[in-house]
Amino acid sequence: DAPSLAIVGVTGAVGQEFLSVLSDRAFPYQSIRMLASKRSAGKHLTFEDKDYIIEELNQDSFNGIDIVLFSAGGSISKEFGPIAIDHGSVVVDNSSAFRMDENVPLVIPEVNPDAMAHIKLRSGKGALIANPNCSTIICLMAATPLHRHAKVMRMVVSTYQAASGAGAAAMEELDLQTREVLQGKQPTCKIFKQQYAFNIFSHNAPVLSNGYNEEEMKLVKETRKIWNDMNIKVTATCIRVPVMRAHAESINLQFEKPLDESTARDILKRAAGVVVIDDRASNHFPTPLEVSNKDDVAVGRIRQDLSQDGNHGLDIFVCGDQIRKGAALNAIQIAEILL
Ligand code: 2RA
Repeated sequence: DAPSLAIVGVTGAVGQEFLSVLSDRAFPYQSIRMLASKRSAGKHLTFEDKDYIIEELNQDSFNGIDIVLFSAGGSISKEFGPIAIDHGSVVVDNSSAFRMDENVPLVIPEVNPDAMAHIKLRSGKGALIANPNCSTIICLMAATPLHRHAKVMRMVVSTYQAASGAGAAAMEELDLQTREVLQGKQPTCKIFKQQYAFNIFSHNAPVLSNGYNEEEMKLVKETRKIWNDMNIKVTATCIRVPVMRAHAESINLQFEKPLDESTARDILKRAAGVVVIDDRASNHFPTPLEVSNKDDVAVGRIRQDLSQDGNHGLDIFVCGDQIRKGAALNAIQIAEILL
């Protein structure tokens, strides 16, 4: 019979998208507990014509819950994830808290579902499955079908990341700043210390001693874990751009075996969760707006990397909705595997 669910962080951008995706995919559930911070406790929300009262998250929130979806930041996951597991729940965690834990599967359902094959609902033993970072998911949805065919040796990724990755408040700030700048006013900079509207800047994640920021190192480390290849060479530059909810990524791939662009295009056309938008004649390629609020990741600009010999390199351009496939949809697809 259908599982009982709990959503931790239900009022956030991803929490709200969980509800949309559950409804869109007619996910079978017997009950849902809507959990958030004290600030939101007591508020009503309607979902699928049923009225719910949001409850304050506490350590008793998981009694009898089969699947808990977390999207309330790493500290909440660290504190309450283990409590949910102790109650026998299976946790799908959207935060980065446990992604690199060797006992925690890091899963993109179209890429490495086997990594969570040992986890069963109502087994009496809880578990935690980590949802990868959005820029990793969007990148690997396109790169993996090619990797399976010609084995990626090296990947160079440049990302153009949307405001939604920094949360609903960042989206609101981008909207506000855009209006202020157009009215000749000083932009309000609360979330980001610099002007965001009509500007781009290096991703706001902390910069590490090696000069990479945390967002870039997530792409490097998560790719190696998901592809189960600690030798793969990955480098990344992550940039925040004034776009609302979809990331774009330029990806250069170097393969062990030759892979020509038409074969690559055919492989991507057949790949689950991917749509190819690659019309050179009309210069029509993926855009953030075109993928926003959609499930599929769009791939285009598929071309041989002319800097490499013998068809061993490809350049592609990818766009994907950060809140949907980058977070909520991927987590619900993980939950579907548990059914
Ligand atoms: C970002 N990947 O886009 C982060 C959100 N998890 O900032």
